[in-house]
Amino acid sequence: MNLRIVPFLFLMIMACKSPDTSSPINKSLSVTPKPLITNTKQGYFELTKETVFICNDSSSKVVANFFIEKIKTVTDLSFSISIDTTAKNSIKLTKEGTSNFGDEEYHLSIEEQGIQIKAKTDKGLFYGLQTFLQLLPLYENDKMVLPIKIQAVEINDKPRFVWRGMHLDVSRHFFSIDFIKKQLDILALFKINKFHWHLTDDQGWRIEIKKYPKLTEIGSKRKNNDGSYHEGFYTQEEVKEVVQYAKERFIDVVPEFDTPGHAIAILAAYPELSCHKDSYEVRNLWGVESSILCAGKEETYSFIEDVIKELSALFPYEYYHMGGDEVPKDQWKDSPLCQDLKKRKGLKDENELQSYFMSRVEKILSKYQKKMIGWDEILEGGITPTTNIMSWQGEEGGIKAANKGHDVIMTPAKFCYFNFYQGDFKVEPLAFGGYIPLEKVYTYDPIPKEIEEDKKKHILGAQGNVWTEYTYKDETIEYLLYPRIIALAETTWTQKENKKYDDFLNRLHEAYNILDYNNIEYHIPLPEGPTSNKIAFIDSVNVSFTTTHPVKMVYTTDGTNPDANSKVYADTLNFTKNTDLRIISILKNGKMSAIRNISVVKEKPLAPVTLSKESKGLLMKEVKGYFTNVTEIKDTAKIRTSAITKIKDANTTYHWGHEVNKDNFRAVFLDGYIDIPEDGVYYFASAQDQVWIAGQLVLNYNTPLKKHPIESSIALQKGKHKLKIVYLNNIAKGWATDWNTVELKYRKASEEDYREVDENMIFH
Ligand code: TNX
Repeated sequence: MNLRIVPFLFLMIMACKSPDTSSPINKSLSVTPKPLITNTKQGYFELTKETVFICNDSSSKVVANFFIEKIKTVTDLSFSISIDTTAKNSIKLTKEGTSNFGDEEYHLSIEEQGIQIKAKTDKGLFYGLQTFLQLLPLYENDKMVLPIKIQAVEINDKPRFVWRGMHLDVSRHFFSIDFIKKQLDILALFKINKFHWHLTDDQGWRIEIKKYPKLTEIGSKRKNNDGSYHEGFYTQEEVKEVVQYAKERFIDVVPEFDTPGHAIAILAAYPELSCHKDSYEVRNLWGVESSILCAGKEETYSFIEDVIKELSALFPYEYYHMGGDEVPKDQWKDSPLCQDLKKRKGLKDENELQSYFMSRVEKILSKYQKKMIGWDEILEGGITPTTNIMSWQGEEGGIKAANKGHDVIMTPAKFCYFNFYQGDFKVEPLAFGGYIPLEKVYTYDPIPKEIEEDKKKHILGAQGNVWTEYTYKDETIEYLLYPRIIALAETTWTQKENKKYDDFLNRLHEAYNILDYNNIEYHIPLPEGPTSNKIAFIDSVNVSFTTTHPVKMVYTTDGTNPDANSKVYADTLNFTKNTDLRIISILKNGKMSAIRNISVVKEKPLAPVTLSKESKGLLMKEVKGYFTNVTEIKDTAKIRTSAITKIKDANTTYHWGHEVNKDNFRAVFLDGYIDIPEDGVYYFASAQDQVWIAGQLVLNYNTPLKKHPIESSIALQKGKHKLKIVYLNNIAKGWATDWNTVELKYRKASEEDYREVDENMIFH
C-alpha cells in the first residue's frame, strides 16, 4: 500500500471517534532549530475546521497557500484565506510594524483570540509557518483530528547566520531532480537556505550547456574499470525546475563550476582547453587529477565566459562557486604559454598564476552581477579583495580570509563533511573516511576564537558537504545527511548560548517523525563495540555495546530477529556457549537500526603444522584477468610465481584514471604459513578479498566496494598455521588510508591494538 495514504486512511477512521481536546497538544513546544525566545503563555488556541488564514498582500497569500497545501496532503483539511482582518479564529500573516526586523526574522504569537505571524519578508513569514507546523501533531496521524488545542506561546526568532547550507556533489555520482526536490523539502523545514550544487568535476560534467554540447555528450559519461558506464546530466529545463522549486522554499541554489582543476571531464570533451592537447577520458578513479585547464590560453577564458553566460540565465542568485581546489600545477610549469603569461604579468610562481586565473574568472562573473566563491586553496597565491572563501581544509583558511575582510563560509572537513563516517567505520556501511558523529556537528562553532571581534561579521555561516565518491544510492545520501544536517541547521540558526546537546537530542525524536513521514532513510546509531561479526572464545567471553548517542538497544540470542519486545541491553553480556547474537538500536518511534548479527563461537585452539623445510616470506601466484568475485577465478594457470619477504611487497597496481589497462589486472594469491606466538584467540584484519588461516576462511570481503579492513577471530595454538591471502585486480586497499599496499594485521583477543603480520611471522 502507498505509505502516504496510510495517515489519511487512519484519519478517516479516527474522525468517527470524538477527539480528546482536554489539554493542549503541544505542551513540549518542540521546535528545531531552537528559536531565539520562547515564552509559554496562559491558555490555548483552538484550531478548528473553520480556522482561516488572513493575508493582506498577494505574496503572503502565496506563502499561506504553500502551507494550506501541505496541511491538506497530511490531513485532507483545506483551510481558506480571508481578507477580512477581523475574522475570528484566524491565522494572520502580517508585515505591519516590522521595519526593524531582520530579513529572516519572525514573531509567532499563539493566543486564545488568534494566531499571528509577523515578519518583514515572505521568507520570515515562511519560517514562522514552518515553526507553527512543528507545533502541530501533523505527522502523528492519529492526533490531527480537529478541533485541537494549541498551547498559547510567543516565539520571537531569527537566525544567527545568513548562510545555512547543504552541498551535494552530483559529479562523482549523479542524482535525479526528484531526489533533489525531496531533499529541498526537508531542508526547508529546518530552515536551511542554501543549496550548493557541485555540478562539475573530473568524474562527470552534469549540466547542459548549449554552446558546448560535447560537455554532456562526452563529459557526462564515465567508463568504469569493469566496462560499465556511469552517466547523467540535467537539462537546462530541469535545472530551472529545481531552482524554482527551491525558490518556493526560500532556498538559494548556488552552482559550482569547478576551475581550473577538477576539470578533466571538460578536457575529455574539449582537449584544446588543456596545455597539451592530448586526448583525455572522464576520470574513473577518485582523487586529484593532474590534467587541468590551461591558464595560458585565451580560449579557456572565453569558454568560461560562455558557460557562465548560460548559467546566469538559470541561477538567479548572487553567489557562484568557481572551485579553485586541489590544482596540481605541473602542466602549467611545462607549458610555454603559461610560462610566457607568467613572465608578461610579472607573476612569481604558479600559485600567483592561479590567482591571476581566478581574478579573471571573477571579472567575468561580475559582468553578470555575480560574486565569486572559491575553496580556500585560492588564498595561496593571493586573492582579490572581493573574493569570498569557502574554508574546507580546516578553519585556518577561513580565519585568515575573514581577518582580512573577506566573507567566509565555514565547511571545515573535520566538522562539516557528511561523506565521513558518523559511527565506527568498522560497523557502519561504507563511507569516505574520517569520523564526524552527530555531537561533533552540533557543537561546532562556525566562528573560531582566532577571528577578530570586528571581523566576525565576515563569517556568513556554515554548510554541510556531501561528496559522493562512495554513495552509490539515494538512500546512502539520506543516511549520511540526516540527522547531521539537522544538527547543522541548529548550529547555524540558533544562538550559541541557546544550544544544548541533550535538549537537541530530545527534540530530535520529533524530527524523526517528520523524516519518517517523508520516507527519509536517516541514520540510527548502530550497536558498537565488537568490530567483527564473529567472536571466538575458549572458555567464556564478555561482550559490551555502546552507541554514538544514547539510544535503546535490544537483542536476541535464539536466532530470531530482534524487535520492540526483545530484551533490552543494559550491561555487558557473558557467553559460555555458541550463540547467535542479534542486536539492534531502536528509537522511541519504534524505528530500528540495521541488525548486527554476531556469531559467538566456542572453539578449541587449532593445532599447528610441522614443516620439514621452510623459507622466509610467502609465495605469490598471479592469474591474469579482471574479476569482480573470487569465484570467477576458474583458470588458475598462474602467470608467475615468486617469493615475497613482506606482505607489503605484494604486487599491486595503482590505477590512474584514464591510464587503466585491462591487461594489467590480476588476481593474486599469497600462500604460506603464519607463526602464532602463543595459544589463544586471535583477531585478524585486512581489506583484501579473502584471508584463510589454518584452512578456515577467516575474512571474506565479498564486495568490490571494499575500502576499509574487516575483522574476525579464530582460536589457534602456538606454532605455524597455513595462511592464504587472495585479492583481485591487484588492487590493495590497505589500512584505512594507506590504500596502495596489501596488509594483514593481528591482535590477541585481550589486546586493544592491531599489529602488522611482519616478515618474521611468515614462511613458505
Ligand atoms: C576534497 S572539498 C575535495 C573533493 C572530494 C572531497 C572528499 C574539496 C574542495 N575537494 O573533490 O570529493 O575532498 O571528501
